[in-house]
Amino acid sequence: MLEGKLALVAGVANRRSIAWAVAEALHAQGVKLAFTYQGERLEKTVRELAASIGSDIVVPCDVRSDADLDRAFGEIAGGLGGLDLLVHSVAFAAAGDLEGRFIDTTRENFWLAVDISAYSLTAMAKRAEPLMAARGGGSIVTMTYLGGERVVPRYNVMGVAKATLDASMRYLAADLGPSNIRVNAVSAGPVRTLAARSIPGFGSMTDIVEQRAPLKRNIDASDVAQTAVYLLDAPNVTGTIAYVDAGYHAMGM
Ligand code: NAD
Ligand code: 0WE
Repeated sequence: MLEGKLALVAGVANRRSIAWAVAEALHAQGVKLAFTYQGERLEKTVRELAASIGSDIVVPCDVRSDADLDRAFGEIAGGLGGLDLLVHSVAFAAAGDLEGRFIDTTRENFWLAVDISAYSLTAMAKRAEPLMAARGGGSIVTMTYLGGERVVPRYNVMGVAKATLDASMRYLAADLGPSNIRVNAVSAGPVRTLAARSIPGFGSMTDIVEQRAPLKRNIDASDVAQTAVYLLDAPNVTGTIAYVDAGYHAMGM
């Protein structure tokens, strides 16, 4: 029962974002929502989307900045009147690193991908902890991908960042469990978000899923959202990854 819970969703860029699908699903459950977005360029879109589900708590937050995170969590705690749920749906690697060889990743771009795509979960969890603990507990969900566990050609440094994210999720689950805060991840198959569509060869990845996944089809953002909502609400489930990939991860060939 999520009715009346207070949620922060980080990672909405547009209506195709996985984060937006999760927000819509939470709204349908009677959850009150707040949003963070990156950069002025996204403000109008995110504000309009939020307004469409009756939310006006929309604050900028570049997850690379501790000052941004401090200010955003302050504004959100005030605006919502507390925090129960956190949806982390943020990732970035330099476009040039999602092609060619992983070995060519520079030191700077390696840390950029890990900073935005992995450390940000810990940075947000740290700020969410006191707010959630004050309400008797909470639940955090992040978005990961199989490329953090196995080699997916061209996922490259994002794979290393997702491996870091997955391990961070488990350590956070251990740290926050005593405060009755659960931390889990959804591992989604390829979804045609704007970010994904800009990746060369994305179409052939969805073809491969259709051929090889047990269910012989691709997934969409609303499938991911349904499992995210389940994890946000699932008593005694923490430190785990739920795969929403039509079973693709189970195959060895
Ligand atoms: P998206 O582009 O809609 O979402 C990514 C979000 O990250 C954007 O809202 C962007 O603004 C945000 N972001 C990037 N850098 C940031 C920064 N410095 N500070 C704050 N926010 C920043 O794409 P998406 O596909 O919805 O991705 C959401 C999550 O889902 C990511 O973690 C991604 O790795 C994961 N995921 C996506 C797929 C897929 O195929 N689309 C599959 C599995 C997992
Ligand atoms: O996590 C992702 C992609 C996240 C992402 C997307 C971009 C595109 C724009 C991170 N950084 C950037 N940087 C940009 O400049 N996915 C799980 C989707 C995805 O991306 C791939 C994949 C899959 C699947 C890249 C190569 C191979 C497979």
